[in-house]
Amino acid sequence: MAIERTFSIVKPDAVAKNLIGAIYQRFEAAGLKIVAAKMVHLSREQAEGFYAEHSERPFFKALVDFMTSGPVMVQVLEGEDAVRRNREIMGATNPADALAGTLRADYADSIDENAVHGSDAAASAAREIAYFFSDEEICPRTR
Ligand code: IDP
Repeated sequence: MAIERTFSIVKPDAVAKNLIGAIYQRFEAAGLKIVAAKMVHLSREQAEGFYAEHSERPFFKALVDFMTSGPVMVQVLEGEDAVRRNREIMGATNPADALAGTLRADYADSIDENAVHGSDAAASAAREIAYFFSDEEICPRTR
């Protein structure tokens, strides 16, 4: 299995609950390496652009309100099968459906405020990484 990169967000609810370290610990314990990271308070324009595919959905305004309600951590995770494995660690979109032991089962309050984002495919991962990070900001491990 090839080494892959995926894009991840610790959303405003989880940052507000001081869960950045706990969530990063799950990534690292699963063998995913954080190769880029920063804290950002998204503008409405940034949040709308990031979630453009959902712009016609009824929850779009609430999603943008939530994603701009406080700072987020954005990160690039690297590892074997990283896209799928990160989705597994996250759990289902609705925490009520998320398997026990997943981030959303443990840390999310609702489908609206669900703690983390993770790319759903290699193509979206590449697009989402480029939305937030330049090539120079990504730091492959040298040891
Ligand atoms: P994902 O984050 O698990 O990939 P998506 O379907 O891509 O899920 O939706 C993006 C985000 O939009 C979700 O994480 C959630 O915050 C929000 N969302 C999705 N579906 C609903 C819904 O039915 N009601 C409210 N918010 C939703």
